[in-house]
Amino acid sequence: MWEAYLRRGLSRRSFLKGCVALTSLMGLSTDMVSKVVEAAETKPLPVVIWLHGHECTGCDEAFIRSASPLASDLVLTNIALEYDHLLSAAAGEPFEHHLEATIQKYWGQYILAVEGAVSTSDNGIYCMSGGKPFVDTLQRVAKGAAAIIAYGTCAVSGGIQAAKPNPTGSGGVSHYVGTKQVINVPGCPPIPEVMTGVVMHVALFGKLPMLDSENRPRQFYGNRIHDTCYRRPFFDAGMFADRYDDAGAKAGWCLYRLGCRGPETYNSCGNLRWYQGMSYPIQSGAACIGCSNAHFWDEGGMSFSERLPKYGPLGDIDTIGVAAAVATTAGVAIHGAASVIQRQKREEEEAKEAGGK
Ligand code: FSX
Ligand code: SF4
Ligand code: F3S
Repeated sequence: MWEAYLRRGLSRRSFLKGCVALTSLMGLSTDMVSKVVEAAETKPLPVVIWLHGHECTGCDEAFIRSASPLASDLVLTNIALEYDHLLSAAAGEPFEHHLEATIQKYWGQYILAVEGAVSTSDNGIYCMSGGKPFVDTLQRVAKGAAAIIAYGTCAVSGGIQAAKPNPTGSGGVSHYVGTKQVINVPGCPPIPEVMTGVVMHVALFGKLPMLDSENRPRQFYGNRIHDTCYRRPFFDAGMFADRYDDAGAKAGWCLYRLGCRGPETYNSCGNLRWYQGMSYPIQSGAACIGCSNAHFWDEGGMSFSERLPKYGPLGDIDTIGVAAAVATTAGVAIHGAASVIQRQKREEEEAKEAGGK
């Protein structure tokens, strides 16, 4: 990486600043900066092959909007991106030959990034690339990969392609790469900085980040949207918008009754937000549709605007809302009664005092 900075005429200072930014992006403590600098100085640029399956290309569109680091910096100085349908200038047969040459030259060393689902019905003919079923290309490239990253809910669990009745037989990457472990980075699409953070972690340390039970990097998928939501105080107080244009919605109340999936969705939207921290769905006034959840399109046969019947161990929302409202009302009533009693006592004492004089 350091050599790539030098080639671009960038200073040592900007290299070190880049390393500090990468360290925080990867969710590591500042103690790790020296390790990141060392890795960035000594490790060869990791070769990345980026395949696109059955999808809308929104994941790459998100990736190129990464601000910290800038996607252009990542592609030009931090990784050697040898093949990517969307970002490569090359196309056609020479491009496909380049893929084969890269696989052979870097067998066992390259990082494979995949976005999009794997379609298998009718021998995979519903998703073809370079004249071949995508599933065949994926399996061939995966065999020689040092690490595999599934970017986006489609690559993780099939996404919209796998929504019922799933006519193309689509599913997630991990089912088609044998016993190789896949790092799952869900979201439709994932947050840009999460995408760059994960690939840089693998690139610099040569190992997987800490993963949870669904093989998602813990530093980015350790919290529910609900845990970091700035509308949470309204949820706790039982104050919910019932329509997108009612007074509650305009006042920024909780969107749970409008179908918000925040209580069951693990992602970093509430912390990192999108596009240089500008906003995220809930901040824009829309309920979270749980886009980083497997099979979120089908979600128990519910529409996106239908509210979850219950969440977590606490049970039914109505009970929570009513309990919160009752507690609040009771609190107000008790406070009011106590104030009246105190006032009466004070008046009695004042009357006594006045009488005694
Ligand atoms: Fe899926 Fe990504 Fe959603 Fe789209 O590549 S996760 S449909 S944003 O593009 O795969
Ligand atoms: Fe935020 Fe949705 Fe939770 Fe309400 S239900 S606090 S809007 S995440
Ligand atoms: Fe997706 Fe919900 Fe974040 S819809 S973008 S996980 S707020």
